[in-house]
Formats: sequence, structure tokens, C-alpha cells
Amino acid sequence: MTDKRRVHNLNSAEISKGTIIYWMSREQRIGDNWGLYYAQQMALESKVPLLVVFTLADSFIGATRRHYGFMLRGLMQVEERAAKLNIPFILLRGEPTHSILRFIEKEEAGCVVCDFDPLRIKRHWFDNAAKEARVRFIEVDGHNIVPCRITSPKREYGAYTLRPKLNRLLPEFLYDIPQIIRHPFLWHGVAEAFDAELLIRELKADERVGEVEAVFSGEAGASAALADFIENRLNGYSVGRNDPLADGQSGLSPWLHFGQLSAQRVAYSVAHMGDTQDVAAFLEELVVRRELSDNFCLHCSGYDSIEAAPDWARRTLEKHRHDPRRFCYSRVEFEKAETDDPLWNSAQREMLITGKMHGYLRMYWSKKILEWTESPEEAIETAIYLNDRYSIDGRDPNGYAGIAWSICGVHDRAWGERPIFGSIRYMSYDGCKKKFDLNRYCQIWKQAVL
Ligand code: FAD
Ligand code: FO1
Repeated sequence: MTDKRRVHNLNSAEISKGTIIYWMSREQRIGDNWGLYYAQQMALESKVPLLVVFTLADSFIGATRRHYGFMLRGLMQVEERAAKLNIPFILLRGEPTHSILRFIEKEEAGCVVCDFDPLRIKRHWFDNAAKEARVRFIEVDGHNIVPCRITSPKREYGAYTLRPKLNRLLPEFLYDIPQIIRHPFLWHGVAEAFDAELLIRELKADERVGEVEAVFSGEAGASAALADFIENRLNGYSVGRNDPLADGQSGLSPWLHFGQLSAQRVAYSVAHMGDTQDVAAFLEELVVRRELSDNFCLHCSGYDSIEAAPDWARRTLEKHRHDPRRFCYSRVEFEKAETDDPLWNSAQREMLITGKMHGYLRMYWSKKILEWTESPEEAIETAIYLNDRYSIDGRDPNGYAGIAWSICGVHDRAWGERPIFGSIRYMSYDGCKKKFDLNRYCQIWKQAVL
């Protein structure tokens, strides 16, 4: 059964007798998918076919070949798995709101179930489609373990205010997820199989940022990565996670970002490994930090701008706006890792080459951009541009929250005042030197081939 608190009506149009459509977007998987499960329950009850529809946007917040390749290869696996369950997978091109509305009309659909997603572009797609549709649009939060709209009705100050609310509700939501079954009601139409390779070439996504071969996409890649993490790296996570040389993080963010892996599945699997320091440290990131990011993007419309800064941070950044900068780099110098800081350049090169940057260095990396640009506004724009262009897990609420935390004090508090930063938390090169073998890290990424 789906907990009703996970379900949110986007309009009050009627639910009619036609096919049920699951409009897949954020949760790009067949297994552990609350939205798909809810849509099938509706279709079984009405004894009608069930379709999975994915609207492929030709451009999506600057996504490049690296992102579309990862996503489309994953969707190939979705299509294969859905077909085996008598659930046609339909990929639509064009502007998503228009293409879904046209499809609903043609199909005489009975109802549309879509994913929860706090990003502005998705609110636009889903809310506009729901406004114009003549059938019911139902949103299901398949991304958060505790549904984002339930955890808190407002923007939380930080992890410390959200954590108790999450912890109170977790026991009611952290359980095994029911799986969908082979669908007994067949669709009259024919779904054309899509060719990921052809589509990847056809799309105009910037091919100067190439795919990262080493990261195997889709639900298959995700379950292998999860098993590997639990087997080999969960033990020691609390110690190793802040050392860029220790391979101590889970590496799960690309699959979580594209919804090829359910965070609830990860938390449920890890929580069964016992009540250790490593499990607690990992769940703090996976549940509290990650679900805090969705709360931030849902309740702060300017989540990707200086508007997100809490008052104390806005004041301190204003006060230090005109402090002299020792270095000021252009976006191209940042992009090419051509600053005077070998550590910053190495972190940038790690991201350029692997599509990922170690979590500890992401903080240092973005804070330095504040120090080396003309203004906090330019710093936020530059950090978002680079992170979204090169990180496979970019264009994610976690990224907007991470950059807002680093540059304008979101979810953080005031620290000792200093030039440019004011009382925004500072991170220094020497501080990093004390944390890990900085020279070895720089050596590795200086030699790596772009
Ligand atoms: P692990 O440490 O193994 O954590 C497991 C999961 O927990 C992550 O996959 C992620 O879903 C979640 N998580 C971990 N740390 C955080 C955090 N600080 N905030 C929110 N969720 C977290 N994360 C992204 O998914 N996409 C981004 O674009 C992104 N950009 C960031 C930019 C900056 C400046 C900062 C400071 C952080 C950013 N993060 C981003 C958050 C975090 O750094 C990454 O989620 C993490 O490094 C991903 O690696 P992992 O999966 O191995 O993490
Ligand atoms: N979601 C879609 O429904 N259609 C798309 O064409 C699409 C492209 C895309 C490209 C890069 C990327 O990082 C995400 C993309 N997404 C797309 C959205 C993604 O599935 C996530 O829903 C959000 O980015 C996270 O909130």
C-alpha cells in the first residue's frame, strides 16, 4: 500500500476510465518506484493498461553529452524491464508540457501520476500540465524517504532543525518498498523501441563534455555500486569519507540523482547492517542532508541565487562586497583549472576527468570561487555553471544547497569575520593539508589525462 502522505493532487480534474500514465522523470527506475507502484495500483483497480511515459527535453539546464548519455543508457534498461512486465515505455520528444498533454488527449488517459521534484523547471512542467489537463494529475514523492511536503511545511534553518522532524517520522516510512507486478491489462497501441545511441548523437547536447565510461549507468549499474559500497566501504565511512584519497564515500550520487537508485532502498539496506557509527554517519548524509536539500529547493524559490542567503549572510557579504581580491579569475580560467592554487586545480581536474569531485573538496572548491570572483553573485553563477556542466550528479537540489551552503551560509552559522567572506565559514589550503595528503592528491590529478 502507498502511504497517502506520499501522494499530492496537482489538480482536481476527474479520474476517468482510461489508461493510467506514469510520467517518469526524476525516478528513472522500475524497481523501488513509489510513483510507478501507485500508478499500477490505480490501473489494477480500474482494470486498464499502464504506460510509462518519459518526456525527453532537447536541452535541460545546460546538460551535456556526459549527462544525456548516462541518462539514456539507464532509460534503455527501464524500457527493457518495463516491456517484460507488459508495461509499454513511451519516449516523447519536444517541450515536455505540450508533448504530455498531446499524448494524454490522444490516448484518452484516465489519470497521470508524476514524480515529486522541487526544481523550478519541473514545477513548471508538472504544474502547467496539471492546470491544462482534463484529467487528474497526482504527484507521488518517490525521492524522499519521508515525503518532502510532510517533513516540514516551511524552509528549515539547517540540518539541526530538520533532523528531529525526520527522525520522528522515519520509523513510519523506512520500510521495504513493494514492487510492481506483470501487468494483466494490455495496451492497444505499439510502443516504438528507442535507440539510446542514435538519440545521444541526435540530441544537441554539448559533446565537448564527453561521457565517463567508468560509471556504468542504469538500475544495473546502481545495484552493483550499492552492493560494492555496502560490502567494501560502509565500514570505515565515518572516518574515510572526508579523505579524497581514501575512496571512502559511497559514490552513489549519479544514480541517486537520475533516480536510477532509490534512496529508500539504500537506507533500508544500510540500516540493516547494524547500528554502528559508520551507518549513522552515512544515514546523516543520505537522509538528513539530502532531504534537507529538497526542503531548501521546495521552499526557497531563489535556491540558485544570492536570494537564498539568510539575513546574517546577506549583510556580511554586502559589507565585504568591495574588499580587494588578491586573485580574480575568469570563468574560462576556472574551467581550465588555471588558478594559482594547485589543490583547487586538482579538484577541478578530478571533476573534468571523472565527472565527480570528492565531497570534502567540493566545499573548498566552491568557497575559493567566492574568494576569486568580483562578487558573491558571480561566484554562485560560476560554481553552478561548472558543477552542472561537469558533474554527472549536477542539476540537483543537493548541488544548489551545497553551493548555497558554501558561498552564502545557507544551513550554516556565522564564523569569525575575515576579508571577502565576512562571517561565512572559511576553508584554507593549510586546513586541507592537515586533513589529508594534499601533495599526493595533487600529484594524482596533475598527471591525469584530460
Ligand atoms: P556519500 O558521502 O556517499 O553520501 C551518500 C549520498 O548522500 C549522496 O549521494 C547524496 O545523495 C547524499 N549527500 C551526501 N552529502 C550530501 C550533502 N552535503 N548534501 C546533500 N546530500 C548529500 N550532491 C549531488 O548529488 N549533486 C551535486 O551537484 C552536488 N554538488 C555539491 C556542490 C557543493 C559545493 C557541495 C558542498 C556539495 C555538493 N553535493 C552535491 C553534495 C555532496 O557533496 C555529494 O552528494 C556527495 O559528495 C556525492 O558523493 P557520494 O554519493 O559518494 O556521497
Ligand atoms: N528529466 C526529464 O524528465 N526529462 C529530461 O529530458 C531530463 C534531462 C536531464 C538531463 C540532465 C540531468 O541532470 C537531469 C535531467 N532530467 C530530465 C531530470 C532528472 O531526471 C532529475 O529529475 C532532476 O534533474 C533532479 O531533480
